[in-house]
Amino acid sequence: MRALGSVALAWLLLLHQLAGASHVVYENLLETEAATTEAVPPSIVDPLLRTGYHFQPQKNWINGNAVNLFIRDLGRAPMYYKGWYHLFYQYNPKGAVWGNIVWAHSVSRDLINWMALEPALEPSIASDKYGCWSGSATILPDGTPAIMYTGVNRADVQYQVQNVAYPRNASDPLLREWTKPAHNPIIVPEGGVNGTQFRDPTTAWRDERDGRWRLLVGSREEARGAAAAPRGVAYVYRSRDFRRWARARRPLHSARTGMWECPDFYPVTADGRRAGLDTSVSSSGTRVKYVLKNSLDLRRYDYYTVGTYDRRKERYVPDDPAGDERHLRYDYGNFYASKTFYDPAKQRRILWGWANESDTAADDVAKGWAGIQAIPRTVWLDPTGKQLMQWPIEEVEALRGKSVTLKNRVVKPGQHVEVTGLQTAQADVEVSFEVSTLAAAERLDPALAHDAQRLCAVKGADVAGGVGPFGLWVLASANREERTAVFFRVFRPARGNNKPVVLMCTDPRKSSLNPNLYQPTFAGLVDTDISNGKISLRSLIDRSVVESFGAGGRTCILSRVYPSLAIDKNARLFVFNNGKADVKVSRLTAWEMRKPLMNGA
Ligand code: DQQ
Repeated sequence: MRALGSVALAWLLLLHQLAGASHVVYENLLETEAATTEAVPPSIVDPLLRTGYHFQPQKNWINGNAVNLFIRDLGRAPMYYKGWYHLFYQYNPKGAVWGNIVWAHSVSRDLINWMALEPALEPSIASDKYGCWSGSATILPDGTPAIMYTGVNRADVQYQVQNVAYPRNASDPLLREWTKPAHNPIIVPEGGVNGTQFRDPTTAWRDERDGRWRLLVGSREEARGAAAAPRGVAYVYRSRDFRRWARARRPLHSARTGMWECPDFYPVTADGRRAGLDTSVSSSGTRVKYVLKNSLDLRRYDYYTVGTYDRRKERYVPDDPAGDERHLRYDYGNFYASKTFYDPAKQRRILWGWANESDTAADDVAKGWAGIQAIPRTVWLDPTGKQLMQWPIEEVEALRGKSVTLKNRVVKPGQHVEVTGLQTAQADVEVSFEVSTLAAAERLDPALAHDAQRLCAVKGADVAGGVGPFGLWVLASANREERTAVFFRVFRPARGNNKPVVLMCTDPRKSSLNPNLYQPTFAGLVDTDISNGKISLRSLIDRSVVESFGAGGRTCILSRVYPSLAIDKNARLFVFNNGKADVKVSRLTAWEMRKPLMNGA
């Protein structure tokens, strides 16, 4: 069993030496050999931009497809209070860029305070010699977990196979050591499968009718016609013993989107309850819908559809026939390679995504770290069945400290109101807005009606409107030359419709005086009925991340920003209204957020 001591020491030594934030064009790094931290110069990015309560290792590169599992107190009766949450994530132990990928491992009692352990999986066998890439954990019927992961077994073409690993000692609730059986690899690309695009096995689910396990592996199939786009594919593999796996004749689903990384496939209750379902939920009983999420390698966003799983045909059918093109996203900002897991302690499904940096790769190397995890979100199906809802897990509220509340404060057109009396560089803000009238709403340009991101780029926070833009300026400097706007803008109903169109947007174009940043506007439409004038917003602000939830979690946007002035005690918070209609803040509460134990021991 490995001792925690060395990790603790390393953690203490490294704490507070780390800094900043940066934009990494991750795709461009895939071919790059990792830099090491040995040559890291003193930080050029302010250390106060390092996030306080978002998950981060002590240093180096982290990328998505975190695998989470909740282990009941192993070997005993299920006693949830003794359980641990485990997070495994893609990590470069040698530097702040992608490369040398291992499975780093952290454990937590509450998904907020984390202890770092030694990596769970490192390259050590022929079938993972060049990297332990993404995968998933499955709890087997006897309560022990199995990890399925992608191993890279050829460096030149990054050839990918699937391996399995088991805990060396299942009675250790921290699962510190993992073994790789000699029969690895257990799934290899064959029968026309593209071995260089074949990765990220899902959590397996078991069909009680035949007792067989199923899992998906993401892939890409080249198109037949020269002009056609390659297809993203989710292959189904089946097994009785978790050792011999055979591919089903047809994939679960596919679409013309390019490579599907990190597929995730899970059941949700169809009646709008927040209760989550185990991935192996039985086919009878509760009315169940399914979600298929894929991380689109070409776009670097996570897209999902809601649909039906036909167990007999082993096929998934999205409810919306155009769903694969319609592009519902978990998050309309910086959020990729996410994964969900079922938490039996609180009977909920939790979604966790990764956000990379938005400054330069040179900044990453300089500050010695890159990448964070978003705050875990409870995810459930909206009663309409059309989309998912998301909300930060309740545990994050334990970090709330000093608070300030505003009530019934009217913000006139062109005005702003500062929320004073607390520091807001690390804060949680919940606001309920009420617009006085919808009559002033602008006409929506039909050419932009289906492109929220372009709409926001054209109609940013500083473009005066009718109903909105109104919302928050967060991480703002005293006289607001730096500010990140998180806001709504309401448009008249589109032709043939009677619902006003609500745009939610994060506009970081004024977030920093630093010119070397990637500052895209991020936006999504909010499928809500605003005819009573009411809409809510929550923003989790954490030094270099702003994670926002519109209308109770209908539309979510995570954005990375790197102020040069609005740092630490100099960060301010405002409510603004740049429209023609009055906007009332019915209630706003802002809390200072404490720093949890973040990968200490
Ligand atoms: N990166 C991993 C892959 C996954 C992608 C390699 C997304 O397994 O497809 O680190 O993070």
